[in-house]
Amino acid sequence: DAERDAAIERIKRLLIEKDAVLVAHYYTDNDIQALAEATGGCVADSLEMARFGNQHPASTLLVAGVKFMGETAKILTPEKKVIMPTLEATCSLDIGCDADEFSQFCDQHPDRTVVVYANTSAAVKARADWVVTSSIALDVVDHLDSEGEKILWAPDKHLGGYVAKQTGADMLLWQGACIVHDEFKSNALRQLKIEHPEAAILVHPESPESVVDMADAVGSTSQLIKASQELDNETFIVATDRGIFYKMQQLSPTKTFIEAPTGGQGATCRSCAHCPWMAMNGLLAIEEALLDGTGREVFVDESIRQKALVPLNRMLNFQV
Ligand code: CIZ
Ligand code: SF4
Repeated sequence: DAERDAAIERIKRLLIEKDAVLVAHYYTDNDIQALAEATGGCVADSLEMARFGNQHPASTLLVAGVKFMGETAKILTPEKKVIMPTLEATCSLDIGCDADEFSQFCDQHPDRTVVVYANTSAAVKARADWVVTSSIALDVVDHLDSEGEKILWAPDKHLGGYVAKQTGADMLLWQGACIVHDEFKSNALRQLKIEHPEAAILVHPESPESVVDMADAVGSTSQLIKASQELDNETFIVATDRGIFYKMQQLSPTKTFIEAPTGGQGATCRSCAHCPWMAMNGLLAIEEALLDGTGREVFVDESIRQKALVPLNRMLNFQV
């Protein structure tokens, strides 16, 4: 509509005026992803977001995603101004892994190499030996396992369990979960697969094991997008946040993408897999972030930043 188009035009001007670039996650709303693409920003998973922000010359990074993504950008590029549409957008994995409790857990297992998922606070990263995203988790853990390391993993129990199963590594798991992916249900998925026997099933490994076990491809958002292009199927059932359909449909306009079901028996929900925190990144909030100098700026305590930078750089420099 006209109001939306006017807002988009204002944001485009503001991005230039403020020397800012929009770095958006695949789970944000379609409008935001389209705007990032149209303005020379990026649409990516959290690993690629980190790499992009790190190498882009703009003096301000506008990070549309959730808090840990803004913090990661600030940790990597403290000289840049990092703003977010809202500082309230968090993540159930981050919330479920308190830094003090986590630190005690690590203290109890000093023999283990600490590997944390990117979906954690800066303070949790500061306690880690390695940070990984789901794109790189298998490769990093495989490498550590080959060196004989035992691993303490946090926070996502499903992703950790999947990585342990795939690599055979000795992994002690923190018991966190993503409120979006944890809701995918294998019974309802089996039913849906009967209705669409020709469909390939794509699953993000933050989902329960019973759902991962049914997958034709398991992987991070970028890996699932790749699978949606490369597999010959014309129909896909996708178990991850529905924000990802924007990119899948754009890359394969003739293919059909169906949301994997969430919710229990009798209450199957087929349009519910959308992160409430990602959804807070609206056009209005983006415009306000660009206008309002410091209210939505991300800061990370300098001593935490320096500690968190070490495992983050290990991830960015890791070569398979
Ligand atoms: O679930 C998330 O928040 C994901 C997939 C983040 C990421 O690594 O892109
Ligand atoms: Fe966190 Fe899940 Fe939302 Fe990703 S989708 S930000 S893991 S709550």
